[in-house]
Amino acid sequence: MGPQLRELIATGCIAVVAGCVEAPQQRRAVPSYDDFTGKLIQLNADQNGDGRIDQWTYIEGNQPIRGEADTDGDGRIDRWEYFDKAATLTLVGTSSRGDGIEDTWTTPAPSADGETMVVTSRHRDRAFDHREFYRGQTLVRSEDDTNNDGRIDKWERYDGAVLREAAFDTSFTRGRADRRVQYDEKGRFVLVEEDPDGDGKFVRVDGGAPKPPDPPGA
Ligand SMILES: [Ca+2]
Ligand SMILES: [Ca+2]
Ligand SMILES: [Ca+2]
Repeated sequence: MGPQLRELIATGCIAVVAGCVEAPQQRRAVPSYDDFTGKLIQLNADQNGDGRIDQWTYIEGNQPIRGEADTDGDGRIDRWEYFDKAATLTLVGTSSRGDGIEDTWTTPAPSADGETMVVTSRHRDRAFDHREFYRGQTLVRSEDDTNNDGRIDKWERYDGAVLREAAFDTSFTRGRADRRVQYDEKGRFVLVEEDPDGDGKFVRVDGGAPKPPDPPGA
C-alpha cells in the first residue's frame, strides 16, 4: 500500500466528495480486503459522521476505480465517481430525479478545448442519447441519438442562448449531417441546406420548410 493510500484511509478522504478538506475525527474509512488475495478492494467511510456509511470507494491495484456516495443522507446513492488509471476523476454520475438511478454524467473539468460535457440517458437505461457541451455555464452545442441506435444523428449549435444551427443525419447511418437548418442571431429561420450524396458540400434548399426528419418507424 502506498503512503498516499494509507493517508487516504486515515482521513477517510479517498474521493473528491465535498467535505474532504476539513475531515472531523469521526470520518474514518473502513478498509475491506479480498479474502483470497488479501488485497485492499474497498474503502467505506462515514463522511457526515452520523454513524452510517455513506461513501464507498472501490479499489484496484491500490488505485480508486469507482466511488459511490449518499451525500444527502437519504439512504440512496446520489453521486457516482469514475477514475482513470492515474486515479484522476474523469466522470461524475448523478441522478436527475434523486431516486438512486444514475442518468446524468458530467466531466469534472473542461477538456483541452475548454468544453465541459454533460451526458444524459433520457430513457435512464444507461444508453447515452443526449450530450451537452458547455463553456463555463454557457451551452455551446449538443448532440442527440434520436432513434436510440447508438449513433449520433442530430447536432445543435448555440450562440449565447440562441440556437444557430440544427444539423441532421437523415440517413441515420452515416454518422454525419446531410441536412442543416440555419438560424440568425435572434433565432429566426434563415435557410435549409442539404448534402444528399454525403460529399460534404451542402446546397441550399429553396422554399423548404425547416422540418426535422422523422426517425424510421416513428
Ligand atoms: Ca453517514
Ligand atoms: Ca442520497
Ligand atoms: Ca441515432
